[in-house]
Formats: sequence, structure tokens, C-alpha cells
Amino acid sequence: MSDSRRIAIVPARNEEGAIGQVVGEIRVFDPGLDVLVIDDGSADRTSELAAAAGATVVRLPFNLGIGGAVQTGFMYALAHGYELAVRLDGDGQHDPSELPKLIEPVLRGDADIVVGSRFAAAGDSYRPPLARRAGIRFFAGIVSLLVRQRVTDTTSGFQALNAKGIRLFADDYPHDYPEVEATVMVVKHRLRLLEVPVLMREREHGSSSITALRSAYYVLKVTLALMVGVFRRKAVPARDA
Ligand SMILES: Nc1nc2c(ncn2[C@@H]2O[C@H](COP(=O)(O)OP(=O)(O)O)[C@@H](O)[C@H]2O)c(=O)[nH]1
Ligand SMILES: [Mg+2]
Repeated sequence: MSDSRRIAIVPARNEEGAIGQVVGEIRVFDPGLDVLVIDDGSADRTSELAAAAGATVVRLPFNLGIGGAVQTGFMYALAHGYELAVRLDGDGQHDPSELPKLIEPVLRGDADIVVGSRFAAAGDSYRPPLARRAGIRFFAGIVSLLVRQRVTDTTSGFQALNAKGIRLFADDYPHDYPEVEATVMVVKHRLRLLEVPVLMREREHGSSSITALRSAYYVLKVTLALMVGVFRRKAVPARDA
């Protein structure tokens, strides 16, 4: 693929049913890709099975939540001098064979962060429940306005980043339900964001952390966070200014 040092960051909480296969598939896809699993306070065998499949495992002593776990991964990548990072979920929904679509624009220098979108392609193959789809559309609309660029999937954790992106997310990453805010943050820091269509699989093991009840809280919380972000906009200095 290329000689750059590259790492796969995989946040996982209670994913013993999937994590071994996820790590194995990533390594088959690209043996030169180091796999880092951040076990976020799992109560099951996630850590053991990830390590047995060949991943390096960072085991957080208690549950930090997805934002803290992902930021831990980027801090590791920064500290170890990785030039390229990909991020995939530990539940098997992100198919490593789709990774070239994410990585190639980064290697070509066309973007600092590439996000795999479930909704950018014509004829969706992945259909989340209606309420969730509505939430995703809602955020896509707001975020597109804020970043003055059309984005269709602001909740995707399927991404590739160059060293600039790794540094940004190691320094600062939103908490709770982080991807929507992170999308705005990237553009505010003048990093180039590109969305590419990808196929995503259905979850086969365990259950999604985003239940129907949590969705309402999600929409409210993230909308408030985005508004705070808008008002903070000019107070946040650009990194490269
Ligand atoms: N680190 C960490 N990962 C989590 C947490 N909750 C979920 N995840 C992981 O984040 C990824 C996406 O979560 P998931 O529940 O599948 O969300 P969905 O795909 O949007 O339904 C999976 O790899 C989960 O294991 C958490 O509290 N901490
Ligand atoms: Mg999932």
C-alpha cells in the first residue's frame, strides 16, 4: 500500500462476539497496519480476544465513553509517530475491504480526514431505523450549513486521517456522542474533510449503545453542543494562524 507507518484505532466495549474477527480481518487486509484496540471498561473477554487476534490492547480501567476511548487511540498514534490512522468500530459493522476508499484520498494528499458515509451513494444498502435516519439527516443538514460543505453522515466512525488529523484528535476530541461535533471541529481547524460512500454491514453480535430512548437525549445534547460551538467559533484560535 505505502511505506508510511499506519495504525487502525478500534474502540470496543463488550464486543467479545465480534472483536477477534474484526482484528483478524484488518490484519488480513493489510498486515502492515498495526491494530490498536481500546477496551473501554468491558466486562467481557474483549481484551483477551483482541490480543489473541494480534492487536495491541489499551485497557481503560473504567468506562470513559466512546469519545475518551477514541481520543486515547489518537494520543497513542501521536506518541508513536504514526503518519496515517484509520478508525473502525469494534462491532464488525465497518468492512476493512472498504478501507482503500478512505485511505487513498489521504495518501494522495486530497484530504486530511476522510469519512466513510453510509448515505452518500445512490441506493442506500444500509437502512437504520426511521427515527435514527431522521436524526442523521437532521445533523447532516445543520453540520453542512456550519461547515459550508455538504456532508451526509456526521455520525460515522469509519475514517482515515493523516498526521494533521491525528494531532488534532489527540489534542482535543469531543465527549459523549462525539462524531457530529468532531466534524465541525475538523473544518474549524481548517483541516480538509472529504466524505466518500462506503457500504456498512449490520451489527451481528451484541447490541448498539444507541437505544431509542438515548436517541432523544443524543439529538438534544448534540444540538446544544453544536450551538455552543457556533458561539465559541471566533474564540477558538486556528492552529495554523
Ligand atoms: N470505547 C467505547 N466504545 C464504545 C462505547 N459504547 C460503544 N462503543 C463502541 O463504539 C462502536 C460503535 O458503537 P455502536 O454501539 O455499535 O454504535 P452504532 O454502530 O452507532 O450503533 C463499537 O465498536 C462499540 O464497541 C463506549 O462506551 N466506549
Ligand atoms: Mg455499531
